[in-house]
Amino acid sequence: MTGCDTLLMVGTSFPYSEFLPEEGKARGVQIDIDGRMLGLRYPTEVNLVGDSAATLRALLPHLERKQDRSWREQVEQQMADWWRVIEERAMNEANPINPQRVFWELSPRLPNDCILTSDSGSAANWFARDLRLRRGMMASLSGNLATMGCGVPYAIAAKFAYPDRVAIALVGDGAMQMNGLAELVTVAKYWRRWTDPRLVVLVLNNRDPGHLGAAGDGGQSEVRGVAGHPRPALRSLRRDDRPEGHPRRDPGRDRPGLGGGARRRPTRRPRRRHRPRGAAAAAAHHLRGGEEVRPGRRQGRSGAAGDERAR
Ligand SMILES: Cc1ncc(C[n+]2csc(CCOP(=O)(O)OP(=O)(O)O)c2C)c(N)n1
Ligand SMILES: [Mg+2]
Repeated sequence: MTGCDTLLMVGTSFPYSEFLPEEGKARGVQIDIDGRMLGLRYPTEVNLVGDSAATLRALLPHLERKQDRSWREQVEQQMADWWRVIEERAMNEANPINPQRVFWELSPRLPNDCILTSDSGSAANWFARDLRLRRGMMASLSGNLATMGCGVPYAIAAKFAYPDRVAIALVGDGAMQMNGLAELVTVAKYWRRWTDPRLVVLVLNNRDPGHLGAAGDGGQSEVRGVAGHPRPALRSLRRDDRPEGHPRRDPGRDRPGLGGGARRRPTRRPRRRHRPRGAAAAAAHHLRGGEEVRPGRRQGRSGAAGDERAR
């Protein structure tokens, strides 16, 4: 990309502008359905607001095939070399397992129409590098490439948007701990509604909730194995890692309902409608190509939400 003469950015908010061509070295053209994204990361000359596919189709007749193919051939060669490097890295032995091998082997085994999601963390590297997406598949990585915790909610959103397709979330243990585990409650609540109930979650458990963050290099360095630093068990965290001066106390001692004190009934709260919120709702909307999707929305007694209430 650093050697291009024209940079075409399509539907992207790629945040690491240091990897884009130097300003002035390339002419920038950007397409986005949201005008606010245009020119955000690079001083683009032509800013096109619109649906990416339709806009690209409109631009196609303006392309001229270059007679000099050398730059294109050079890029093709570099890509072929890169795939060899990726395979070599995947074949490196590691204890207990080399995650790149997992992704490498997963790639050809993926169902044709599966929907993949990935989270921030090392999973994002292997997702981007080791998987070869085939036509018909869909894939989503954390918006802006930088927010943790989207992997499982995106997969849930995918199941609502396309209930007949397998969704596969590829996430780290940190992301899984952050909200993925809690989102399994959502899966347990809704999976019966999906024509094909399969939602697969692959967790890279390196016992490190901050591998990439610690490396601080955006995942550029080659990560060997998944040894990471051992994460202290939550129980020992509570016992040994208390801030100094923080008094040791029995959490249940003075809090009714946590095992200590007199039990009393929890205050009743009004029942709320259940439907995917936040990232899940936004991603379902996005996957549907902008069409309004509110899977759990009240649809009268005979609607899906009505059935859910009846259950
Ligand atoms: C809300 C939020 N907090 C922190 C970060 C910085 N961050 C990005 S990846 C990552 C580590 C993710 O850990 P894990 O899910 O276990 O993946 P690993 O890299 O260990 O495989 C952190 C802390 C972030 N991007 N977003
Ligand atoms: Mg981890």
